[in-house]
Amino acid sequence: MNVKKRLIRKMTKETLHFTLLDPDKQPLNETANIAKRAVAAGTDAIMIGGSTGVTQKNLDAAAQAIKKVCKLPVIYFPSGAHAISGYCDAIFYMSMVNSTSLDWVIGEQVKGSLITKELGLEPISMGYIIVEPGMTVGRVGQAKPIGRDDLKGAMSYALACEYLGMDFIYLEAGSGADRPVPPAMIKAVKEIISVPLIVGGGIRTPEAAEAARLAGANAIVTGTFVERCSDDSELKNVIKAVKE
Ligand code: 1GP
Repeated sequence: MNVKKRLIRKMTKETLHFTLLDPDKQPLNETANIAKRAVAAGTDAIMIGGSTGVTQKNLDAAAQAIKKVCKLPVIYFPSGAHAISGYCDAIFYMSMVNSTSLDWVIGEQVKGSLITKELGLEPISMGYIIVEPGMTVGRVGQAKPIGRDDLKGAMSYALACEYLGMDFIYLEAGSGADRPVPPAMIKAVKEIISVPLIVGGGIRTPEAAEAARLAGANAIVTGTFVERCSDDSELKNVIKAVKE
């Protein structure tokens, strides 16, 4: 079964937790070690990516090292077509739909399509919507972030992505955001779409994870928290709050 089907099947039973690892943020052995700990704590998939500093070399190395310590799907979360790794199982083939630059809406995707095919990577299409504050990814991607109160804006983008045939919708507050995507926005978007909803950015407590789950997120991504957390029970608590 391919990665998309596996994830969708699992999402019908519970909210999933995805661990996001940036290969540029720590040494390789540390990246693999965090992945191992996240697997032990109950994460459902590993995403590899970052807005800046991802190279073909550090990406390939991270994907290989993570694959050695984990049987879960390893999904590339790309920042562009400059680096794409065949060592991942799948790639989020995403369009930053509220970017003001066509490069991030379709340009990088055009550059990367033939390489993705050649590498045999499974593409999982995704509408990627930046919500305030948006952080580095919002700046690099020249996004016009959705205002935190603009539920209709978020709903309109998400539904347009579904109508365009995208498999998943991702509401992104930006890595390290001081405020995650508001639960009211997650709820409003979830009610209008029928494809799975992924939420990330600034989620680092069991309370925030629980709020996103109760609002209707099908998968919750944590990056900064997992990378910085040295306490396994704290890690487990956040992942547990995603699921129950
Ligand atoms: C960023 O949504 C992810 O793309 C994760 O954000 O690093 O804040 O967990 P954090």
